[in-house]
Amino acid sequence: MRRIAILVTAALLLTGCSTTTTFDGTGARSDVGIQLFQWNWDSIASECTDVLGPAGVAWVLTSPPQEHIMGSAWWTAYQPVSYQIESRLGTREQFAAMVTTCHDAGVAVIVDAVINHMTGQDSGGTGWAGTEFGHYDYPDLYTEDDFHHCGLSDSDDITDYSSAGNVQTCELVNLADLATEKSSVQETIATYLNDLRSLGVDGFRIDAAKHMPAADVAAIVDRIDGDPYIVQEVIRTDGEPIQPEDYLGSGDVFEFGLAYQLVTWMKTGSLDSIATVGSYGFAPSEQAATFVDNHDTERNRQTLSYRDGAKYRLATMLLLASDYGSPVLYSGYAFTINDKGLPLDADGTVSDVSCVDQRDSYDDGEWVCQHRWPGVLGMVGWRSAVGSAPVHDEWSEDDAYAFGCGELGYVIFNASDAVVENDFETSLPAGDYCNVAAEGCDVVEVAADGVLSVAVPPWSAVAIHVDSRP
Ligand code: ARE
Ligand code: CA
Repeated sequence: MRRIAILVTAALLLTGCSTTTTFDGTGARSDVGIQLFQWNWDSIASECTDVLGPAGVAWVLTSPPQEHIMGSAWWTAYQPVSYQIESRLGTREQFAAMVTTCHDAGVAVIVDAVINHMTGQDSGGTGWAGTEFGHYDYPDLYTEDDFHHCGLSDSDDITDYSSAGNVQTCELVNLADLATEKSSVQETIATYLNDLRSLGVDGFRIDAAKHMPAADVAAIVDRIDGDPYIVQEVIRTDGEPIQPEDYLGSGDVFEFGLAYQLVTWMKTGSLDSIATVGSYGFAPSEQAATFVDNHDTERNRQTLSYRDGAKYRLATMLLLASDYGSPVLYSGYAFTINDKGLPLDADGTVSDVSCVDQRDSYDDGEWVCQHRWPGVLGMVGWRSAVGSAPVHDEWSEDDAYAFGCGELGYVIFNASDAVVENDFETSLPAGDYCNVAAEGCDVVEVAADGVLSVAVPPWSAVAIHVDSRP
């Protein structure tokens, strides 16, 4: 399997500067990914060309691309009816064109692979592309024998997360649970994933990986052509028998523990804790995909989200400055009702994305585009510029935290309602720098003795690096 190339020694991993990582094979300058939730294929293509490629973002994670059930909720995408690449987000042709366009922009494409289950529709129905299905019957793919009926609860639904058998062979919210231990099922799933590979797809998010034994996931991943990047969704919850570490043999894992920890750090102002993240018992840095929120957690409110405004932006920038893991940005749409999907075009497809500027509140269905908020993409550049330079000139006081990375960069975070004003000792060459944590090139000056005298506004950051000078 293709791994993100880690060019840093383990000794440096806990020191605080970002790793010099590149996402192999695309020419991307960073290890940073972005989940574009419910963005249609045409809009992802434009974003790759106009924004993500130029900013050095390594890869995009798409929403599930396969045929899904009808209905207006966003989560219809997580109920596969067939493996045709036809969905509300676009046609197979549009999908293939998007992959090509993103590659041309130096951005890899990772697809959300829903392979633990099919639909949760008791009486079946007709899918988006016209496929007729039953709950346990999907033409040319699966019949009754290809599904689990766990018999461990009345409804066959998952009722007990403290039992691995219950979690892996019962149904996650009534979703028909594939018998992923069967080699014929593994083969059918792999045929789908290899079809995506033939369109140029670089890797996969394995949805609901926790609900498949790690050995089943490994067997499926083994059947995928080439060396795709694999990042698995295994939600870390204390006390459960199935943990993210069980899946490291097949690829990376999303580290939910850090997303939860960021909520605490932002609340207590203890941002310097990020320097000791290696001691929290999370997945090894080189296999951890880190994030502030995703489409589930912005709904169940277990993490920060766009609703937290400046606090969310600051957490995102902190994550980008950390050498622990590889950050995955998130970009979605505003909502007040969890289930609600986007307003649709007359033909039922999801409209093209049109980003709105950052504000205090949004109307339902507006594209928040939090990745375009001031400083976020600037910090992607900062991360690439400082590489594996050692951390020094660390400083922390009250709710503020600052550090330098060799002679390459310096960053100050302020998690308080007050302005933080100080003379920061840096090791940077004297002269003017752009504050890349702000909009445009906001100029700050490093004096001859390396001192940076700045006032950092509440809930924001000042970040400078040698590759961004006016
Ligand atoms: C919808 C309806 C259901 C209905 C079902 C079938 O909401 O009422 O029964 O359809 O018709 C998404 C939505 C679901 C939706 C589903 C299918 O979130 O609401 O159901 O699509 O359309 C667990 C899993 C984890 C999973 C989360 C949500 O372990 O894998 O639950 N996350 C992924 C995706 C989701 C997606 C699915 C899986 C399904 O990211 O977006 O669901 O493909 C503890 C445990 C966690 C557990 C968590 C919540 O923290 O440790 O493991 O997460 O509780 O139960
Ligand atoms: Ca299962």
